[in-house]
Amino acid sequence: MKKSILMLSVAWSSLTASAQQVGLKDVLGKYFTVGVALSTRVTSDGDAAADALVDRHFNSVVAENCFKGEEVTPQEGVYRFNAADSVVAYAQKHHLQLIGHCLVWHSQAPKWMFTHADGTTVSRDELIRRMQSHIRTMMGRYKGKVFGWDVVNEAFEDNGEYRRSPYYNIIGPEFIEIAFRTAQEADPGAELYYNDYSMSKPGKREAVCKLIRQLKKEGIRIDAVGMQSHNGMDFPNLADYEASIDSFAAQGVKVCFTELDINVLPSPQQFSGAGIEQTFEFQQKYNPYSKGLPAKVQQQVDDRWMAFFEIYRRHASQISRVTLWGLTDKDSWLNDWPIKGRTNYGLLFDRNGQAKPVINKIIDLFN
Ligand code: 9MR
Repeated sequence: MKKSILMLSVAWSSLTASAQQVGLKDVLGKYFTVGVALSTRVTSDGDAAADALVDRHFNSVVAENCFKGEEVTPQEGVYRFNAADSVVAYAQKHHLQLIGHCLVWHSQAPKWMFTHADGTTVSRDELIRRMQSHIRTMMGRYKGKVFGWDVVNEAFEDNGEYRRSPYYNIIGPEFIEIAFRTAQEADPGAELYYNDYSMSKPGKREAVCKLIRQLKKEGIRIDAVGMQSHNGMDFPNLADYEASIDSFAAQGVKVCFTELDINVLPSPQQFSGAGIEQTFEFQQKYNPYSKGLPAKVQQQVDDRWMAFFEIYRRHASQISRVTLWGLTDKDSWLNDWPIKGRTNYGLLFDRNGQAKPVINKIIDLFN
């Protein structure tokens, strides 16, 4: 009797051990690519524990910051590619599809992009020239190595109006078309994306659908729309979120979830989205879980993860990729935004790099 109990428990522990070996990519990967955003701490400095998680769970990667204009090109004509090159090498070493983020974005644009040395604003022609040159430089260098690019990021307000960014103000709305056309020529083999947050908002959804139709009408390729998905416990509205997936897919493009995380902390009223200009002062009441998440809250967060992955399961045929915006809670940007210095729990791996139990539920959902 004792012997059979022992054998049973050995069999059980090897079963759970092998269950733990299953990675997100092994199961969800049958439906779409599973990506992660990594910082240079992992891709340049090296972190063996992080590498092991990446190897097990992901088949796509994006640099959280080091492909951005501000990071690669401090002055016109001067490029610092070290960090970005390391991401390319990392992707190759770990057999990951590489996503380029991002080419044209008002935020974190190269500092010199919109002005001359004397501080005066550049002309329309000059900004077009600079924007195109940046696109060609980045896409030319990484041709054949980057699978797809976020060509234009965050060009619309939530109500669907064009964001009054320097690109819009100086060039006009055609900057988007010009950017996509230039990207298409620079690397005809790369996928091209429009990427934005709060994509569940009906106004933004309509504007993006219109943009896709317009690009297609002009013969310009757009392969997918990126719904960033910096989600919270009470936003987005799930019905609106699903409606956006259907609407984008109906325009003949794939949908990617490009920056998925869940902000679990209480926020000042009227708060949603991911605009980094939105910040609030630290108050203890907005940082209630600095010593850990109570079980009841953890359950609510797990339910929220499941709600999103149930949507991805239902819409799997419309989706080409789901990327998490970071690996562990320790490194997540959500600890410092929209309020600095908080303890947030927005990702699928905890501060010690342990997979959260909800991962197995997500895997079961797709099994
Ligand atoms: O996570 C990124 C954070 O580390 C940077 O400080 C910030 C500014 O560059 O950008 C964050 O990533 C943003 C992404 O590039 C675009 N969508 C919103 C993301 C969160 O702000």
